[in-house]
Amino acid sequence: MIVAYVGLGSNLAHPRRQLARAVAALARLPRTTVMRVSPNFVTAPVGTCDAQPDYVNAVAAVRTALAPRALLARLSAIERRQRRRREPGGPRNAPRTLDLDLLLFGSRRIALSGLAVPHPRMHERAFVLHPLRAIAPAARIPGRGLARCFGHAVRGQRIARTRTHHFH
Ligand code: PH2
Ligand code: MG
Ligand code: MG
Repeated sequence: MIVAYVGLGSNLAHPRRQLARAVAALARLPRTTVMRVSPNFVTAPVGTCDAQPDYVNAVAAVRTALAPRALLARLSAIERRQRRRREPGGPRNAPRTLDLDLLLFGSRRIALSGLAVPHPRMHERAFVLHPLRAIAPAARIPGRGLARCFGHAVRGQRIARTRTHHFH
């Protein structure tokens, strides 16, 4: 069993509801249990210059016996079930109903086509680092070090912790 961290994000079609539904779906995955889920954070869109709604973001810790590829396939299936649209050739970072990113998979480093772990941009994103720190203050990003040490680099990114807690 390995502890993996999954980033959750939504900025369309009732983001909070999308995240709650996604957490419930994670809890139903085979050979997987949800250990912790961070509070929700409302965050400014990062990496887009066109106006789009704020995101709701959270991070979940799961204990899983699934292989990384199998877990990723399950995450994509949950995104599709929640009507995530991926337009071929569409803009990067378009608004979405649900984004589930595999951030960390134990202490492993994985470089496969379509799967890079640790997530290559997680250390640059307040919407990942803050929720991660809320549930795993000692989390390490393999190859980079303590995740919480990157907090200072994302100080300019608007983020607000909400009072929403997920139960499972
Ligand atoms: N996801 C992105 C790009 N930008 N910005 C915020 N605030 N939250 C996200 O989840 C997010 C983003 C790519 O997946
Ligand atoms: Mg993402
Ligand atoms: Mg994604």
